[in-house]
Amino acid sequence: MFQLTEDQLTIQDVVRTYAQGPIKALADEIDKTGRFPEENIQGLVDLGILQLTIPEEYGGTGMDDEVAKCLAVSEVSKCCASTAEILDVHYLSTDILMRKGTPEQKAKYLPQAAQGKLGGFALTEPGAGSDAGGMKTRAVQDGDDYILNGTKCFISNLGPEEGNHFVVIAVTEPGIGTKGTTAFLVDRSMPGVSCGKTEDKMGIRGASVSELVLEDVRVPKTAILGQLGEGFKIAMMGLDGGRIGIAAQACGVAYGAIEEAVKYSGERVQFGKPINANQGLQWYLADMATRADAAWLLTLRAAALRQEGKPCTTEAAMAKWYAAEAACFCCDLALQIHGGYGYMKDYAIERMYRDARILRIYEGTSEVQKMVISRNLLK
Ligand code: COS
Repeated sequence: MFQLTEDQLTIQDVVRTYAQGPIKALADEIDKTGRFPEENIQGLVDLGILQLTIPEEYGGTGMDDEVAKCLAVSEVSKCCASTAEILDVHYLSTDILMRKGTPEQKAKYLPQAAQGKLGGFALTEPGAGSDAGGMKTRAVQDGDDYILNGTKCFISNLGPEEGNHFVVIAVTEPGIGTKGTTAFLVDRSMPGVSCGKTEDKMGIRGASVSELVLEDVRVPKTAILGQLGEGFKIAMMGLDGGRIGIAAQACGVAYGAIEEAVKYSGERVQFGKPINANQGLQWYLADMATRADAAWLLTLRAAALRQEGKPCTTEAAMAKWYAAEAACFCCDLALQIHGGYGYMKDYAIERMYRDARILRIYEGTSEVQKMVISRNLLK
């Protein structure tokens, strides 16, 4: 049984109170307008949550704790999956910077990240999605610099004015596969960096995804994160953590959907009684609650392993796959419980159903997670 520490319980309580108040109140508007939820991000900074893991010497909260991150993401996600996504990607980029950044990179970017200047992660390309190793973005050495050219797509926290710095994975030595890739820390203000097309999405509409266009971007070789040739491994190591975050986000969506279903089924009267008096519906709720809890326990296990510095790739993939499927399952049944009203935009479940769908796709599809799990089993 996972016992949360005093500090973890405090984080959960603080984020829950904030999420159930201002974040929940904005969720519908954020979805309808598709705008960046600036006030939510500022609120999370004010509470010390966006900068949770950043050491105090850089202006952070100094709580480097994978479980606490999951608690924060899931509580936000119960109320607004868009805001949870922005938080999760910022955590992913910060995690890579903290693990692989040089002292100079940390001194420059961690204080900015702690103040709410968002970080992003740029791996995916139009021709390299699940096959992330097939990327084409090039980084060519020129003296003490590298020149970057290419286009990354579906990049979170980029938006017209959102992100500040990005972990970009690029090919430094073509023809040798994933070992020829390197991670760079790219500042948005660098000449040649621009935001291309911003996508019009089905769900999590407040969390934008855009093209990161790199045109002759000159970065010093001090912008390299980790070692030359280590780019793909850094991306995968980062995604181990990112996938645990998405699992937490999915658990939040699942629990949020259950809350909506419980509330509605107690209020809605048909055939002279609340619809939750019907055993068929009660079984729906039991199925939902059990899957959500199973997902949450898988998520906590993966987070605890990562916190201990133990291998967690398989466990992260299991948590991400199972939680994403559980979130979609719970949203589908919660919408069914709402009947026709659930299909209408007046009810939160309509948004949650759309928000949930991406969970089975981004940061590795459910099928990729199963690939990761089975490959490790068969090793
Ligand atoms: N941590 C550290 N290193 C890892 C790793 C991890 N979790 N996973 C793989 N690696 C290493 C491998 O050990 C291998 O190194 P060696 O050759 O030295 O052994 C190297 O990375 C290449 O790994 P692999 O051969 O498994 O790479 P593949 O090209 O077969 O790709 C998958 C593997 C499919 C798992 C990977 O491409 C993937 O995760 N795709 C989905 C990408 C994704 O999630 N995109 C979303 C981006 S964010 S929206």
